[in-house]
Amino acid sequence: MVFFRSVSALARLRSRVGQQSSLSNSVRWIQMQSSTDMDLKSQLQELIPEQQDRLKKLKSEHGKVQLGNITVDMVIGGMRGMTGLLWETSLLDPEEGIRFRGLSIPECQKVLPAAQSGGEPLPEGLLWLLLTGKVPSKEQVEALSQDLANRAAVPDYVYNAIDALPSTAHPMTQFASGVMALQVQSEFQKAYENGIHKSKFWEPTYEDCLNLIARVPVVAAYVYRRMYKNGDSIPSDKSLDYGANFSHMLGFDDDKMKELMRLYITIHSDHEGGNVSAHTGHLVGSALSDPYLSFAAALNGLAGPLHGLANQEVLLWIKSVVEECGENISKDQLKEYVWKTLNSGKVVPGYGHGVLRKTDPRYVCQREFALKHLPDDPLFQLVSKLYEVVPPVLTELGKVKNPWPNVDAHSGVLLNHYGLTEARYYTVLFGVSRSLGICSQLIWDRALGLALERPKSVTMDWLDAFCKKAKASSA
Ligand code: NMX
Ligand code: MLT
Repeated sequence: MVFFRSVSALARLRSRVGQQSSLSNSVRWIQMQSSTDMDLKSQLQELIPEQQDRLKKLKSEHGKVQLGNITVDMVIGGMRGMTGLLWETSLLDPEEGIRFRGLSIPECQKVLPAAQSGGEPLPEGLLWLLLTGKVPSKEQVEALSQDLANRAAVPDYVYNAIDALPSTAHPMTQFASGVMALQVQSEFQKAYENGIHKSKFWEPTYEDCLNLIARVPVVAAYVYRRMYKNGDSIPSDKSLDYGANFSHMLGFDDDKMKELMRLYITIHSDHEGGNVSAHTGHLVGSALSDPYLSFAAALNGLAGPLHGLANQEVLLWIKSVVEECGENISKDQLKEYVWKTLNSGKVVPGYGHGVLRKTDPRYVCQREFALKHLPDDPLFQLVSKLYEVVPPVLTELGKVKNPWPNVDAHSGVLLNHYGLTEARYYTVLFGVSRSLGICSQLIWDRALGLALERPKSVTMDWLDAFCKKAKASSA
């Protein structure tokens, strides 16, 4: 049974995939569903033993193969370029950007089921893909959508925990507090206390993860309405898909905003394992902390300005440009403003990346959305101008490894266009999206029995002594 949206989409995908031999390993995952089973959990039940065997074999046959050398630069430079994590759901190529289970963003846009013909992918479909490595049918996505809707009830004490904070507290503080309060209902914690066998860890983890993914939009929308709409909450609408319902609960019922939300959640969901939020979630989970504890920790990493908070910083920075120079700022004025930012010891938010070395494809697809739906928006035009001005300036600075824009350079102006103007809230949207990737991997972490994460650290004295010894022995 063919589950791709059309035979021609599948043919196009196959021909593209055929041109990229480096993808051959991940492509083994891109397969048509062999089962019509609507239940995601039973699909996982089938896949897990196969992947456990695969990992066992990798370990026994290739366990001692070296993946690279660790240098002093890597140890003091944030482990950049050091391969040290297993992360199944996505892989980042510095030139090409992210692939979810082997599929690029344009490929996901072609083959994942959409709410409307030719529209943006439904995030539930992406979740299915992340978890199983298979492109789901529309029916499977609808079943998952219903499952999530049925899991979305949030207990009152979660709202009370948020209400205990001043309404001026940063939205990420309120959101992470809400996620911590959701932890009270952890199935994993209960099962562990009851002595569950480790071969079954993935099952309560699955329940927690699906519950968490279902509930975070409700909590996030509550924070938004509390902060910006006098606490006037909007109940969830079970007839809507995940992205559309989130938009609805926030108070945005425009169809285009719902499409934007579907795209937004899909592209922000996962970015391999080394980014601060994903790595934190994985690290905390490796201690067998349950998914709520792990994801709340991840959110606290996402809330940093060099990571997820950059989306807030970008819109505030763009608005400061407009305030100082007006919307019709010339490229020369803009260049001057960028230098002013750099000379005051700040970063240009939305530009640069720890791994990417080209324009982020998540930026590109948001730009395409803007060109299609809001080409005349003045802030979009300013973002386009920045794309011409910022990279040469950062290159001239001489130390920036990637002068190109990342995902955060574009998201704010799209949200702003549809009326979600409160920049301080933007990282919460990133957080809701990231629950899909981090939770999918957490299920596989427990299914594969991945180890407690505990790398070795050293002191400067240790490094000095080691390097001196190495120099002497090579002389
Ligand atoms: N503006 C100014 N300076 C920059 C920028 C930038 N956009 N990007 C990198 N640099 C500087 C960086 O601060 C470092 O300076 P120093 O040696 O004085 O400490 C130098 O260039 C080398 O850094 P890189 O190796 O190019 O970048 P690194 O991997 O260390 O950091 C980021 C990556 C993303 C933290 C960095 O590019 C940055 O601060 N960008 C702006 C913030 C941002 O957009 N973050 C969002 C990332 C995506 N996300 O959502 O998480
Ligand atoms: C992300 O989406 O997590 C960011 O692009 C940061 C990263 O990948 O390091």
